[in-house]
Amino acid sequence: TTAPSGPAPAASRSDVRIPLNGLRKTVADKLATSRREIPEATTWVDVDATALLAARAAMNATLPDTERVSLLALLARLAVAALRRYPQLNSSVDADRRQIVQHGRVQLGIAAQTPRGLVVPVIADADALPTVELARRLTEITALARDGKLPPARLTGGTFTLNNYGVFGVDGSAPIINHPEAAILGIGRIIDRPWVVDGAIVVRKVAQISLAFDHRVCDGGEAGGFLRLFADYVEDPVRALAH
Ligand code: LPM
Repeated sequence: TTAPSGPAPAASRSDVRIPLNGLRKTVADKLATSRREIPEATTWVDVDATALLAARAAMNATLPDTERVSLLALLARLAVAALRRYPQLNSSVDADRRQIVQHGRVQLGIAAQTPRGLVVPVIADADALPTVELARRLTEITALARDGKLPPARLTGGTFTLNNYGVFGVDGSAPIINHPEAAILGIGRIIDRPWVVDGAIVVRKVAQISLAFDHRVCDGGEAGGFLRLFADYVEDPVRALAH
């Protein structure tokens, strides 16, 4: 048997006071603002990601190693495709003018845990990028974020955020919206699960995806419609990626 993973046990039982400053303060302030201002609701669905994993493998078989497309890149591509049909989710609230701003382009934020803390680098005009280019930018921007080399301009201006908390080994979460955006899509880990296909139980690669949305901006019908469409794309990605 292998030992449980995780940090070593604490060496001392004393309290530790950690200054709430730097990136920790930025994150704290942003999340508190989100919680204070956004009446959010979360909706979720389990998806069979078997076909998506197969699509990634097929795609990567034709690409050089340096251009390998990650699962997150494919999910980003599918999310952007779904946003094109549900621009309500690619919005923000302009409180001063009492307007909902429906953004024409997708500035895609990618929540990234770095050694310095949580940052959300933004892929500009993600809706205009072919899958391979989107994958390339994603690799680039997450590496820069990890190394703390992103200028502030590339960490702001998002219109929608993707959060892959599955990397932490968890199935689900109710992520907090990246204010002033209107929605955040979260993906849990993909794991073998029993799944019913044509009345029979089979083993499939299953993940739970969550959508937290600003209920001022859209209602459950739109949020659910978007999440269902995204789930349909995940389950039949070849068709969705074709256009
Ligand atoms: C930041 O701007 N550094 C953090 C804001 C994070 C907000 C969202 S993406 C958290 C998702 S649970």
